[in-house]
Amino acid sequence: MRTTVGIIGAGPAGLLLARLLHNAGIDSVVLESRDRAYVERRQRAGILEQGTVDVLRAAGVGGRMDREGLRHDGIELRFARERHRVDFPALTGGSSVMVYAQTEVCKDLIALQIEEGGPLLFEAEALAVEGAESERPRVRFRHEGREDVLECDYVVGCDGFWGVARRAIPAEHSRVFERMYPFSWLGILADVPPSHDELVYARHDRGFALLSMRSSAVSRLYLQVPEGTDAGSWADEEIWDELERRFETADGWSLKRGGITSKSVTPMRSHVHEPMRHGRLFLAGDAAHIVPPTGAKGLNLAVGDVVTFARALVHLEETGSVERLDAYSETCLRRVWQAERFSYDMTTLLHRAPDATPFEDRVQLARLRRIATSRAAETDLAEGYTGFPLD
Ligand code: FAS
Ligand code: PHB
Repeated sequence: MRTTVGIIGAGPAGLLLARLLHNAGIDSVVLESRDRAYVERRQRAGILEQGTVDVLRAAGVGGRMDREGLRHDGIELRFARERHRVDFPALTGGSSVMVYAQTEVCKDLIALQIEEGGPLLFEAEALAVEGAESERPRVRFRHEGREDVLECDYVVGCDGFWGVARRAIPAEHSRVFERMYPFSWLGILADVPPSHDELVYARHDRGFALLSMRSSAVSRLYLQVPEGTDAGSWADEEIWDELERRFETADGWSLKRGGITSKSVTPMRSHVHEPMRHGRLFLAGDAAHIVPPTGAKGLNLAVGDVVTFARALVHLEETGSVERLDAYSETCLRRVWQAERFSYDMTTLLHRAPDATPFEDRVQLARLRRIATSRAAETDLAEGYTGFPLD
């Protein structure tokens, strides 16, 4: 097989890249190791930044998002039984976010790709990237029991944290920056209308809690739990009891309970691989960087990377200049490190480390009170949350 851009992985990064290249008249082939059903139901992110919303609309895949997505103009911070709302448009000059799940973004992109895009091969596992330093990089892959080779001008690794692409960058050219957090998230989906009309981020002495949603009928909630927790070890009522404790307020707010339809535990890590390019191999999304989900940045960063790559390739096609492709890693890393910083700040602000001291507890509360009383501190959070501009 032969194409211009070989894309490994049909998560949001790979699927959106194929769409952006299709719109620019550039050929690509997407290789995805799992089947379509798995990719479309894999519960992950739920928040789209303003910039991501704009990109999806411009790419012609915003219709269902605009019909079914929930535009949110703020979040609530909760601590010491106090409540503080952060008003995004007022603090950022008009930006807001959209609650529209990653599963739905992927479904919309897959449907469009199959209807009018290039080849999207499911159950096609990339085994290795070869010749990244040559003019003709190749992806060796297995599909329908046979090994095959995809010859490309460029390979973009959108294969997530456990993918093969990053491994094709020799260790002597790689630098890894990592932070593992001593806690995880227990996430549930529940068939109950959300108990609040915006997301609630709660800092509590018993640990963090997050109230999010998937629709006006389905809630998505998270609890900070010790790392290594087995989701099955928490009974449903225990989860609701603990959520109720952590969301407690002085004004008698109450949490609605309902049937839990899924439970999963997500480890928390910050991870960045530099550089994000090696020869004609480019990394995008979780293949290059991981953020803890507290800042709702994962999916949005992946979108930023593939927009940068697509624009750089179009620039080459239009001008013959590789300058933007050569600046790909540096351009993305500038945005990635701001998102890593924001996600780290949100995580250390709202989670209680197992070895936290009373002094650290007080500092966390002081940081939260600073955000609740200082427009400058509140604006910094609102700008971080709604997203950094896609340069
Ligand atoms: P993805 O991991 O989504 O996609 C990579 C794709 O590559 C997958 O489909 C995989 O099957 C495929 N692949 C891997 N190896 C391959 C190979 N060898 N050959 C072919 N295909 C291969 N973010 C939030 O903002 N909020 C959340 O609540 C949240 N929850 C998360 C929970 C989990 C468990 C994880 C892992 C991430 C979560 N994230 C969350 C972050 C998430 O949204 C990611 O940032 C986002 O999925 C990144 O998208 P991609 O880079 O496309 O990677
Ligand atoms: C989600 O809806 O899954 C979600 C929302 C905000 C976060 C993390 C996850 O910070």
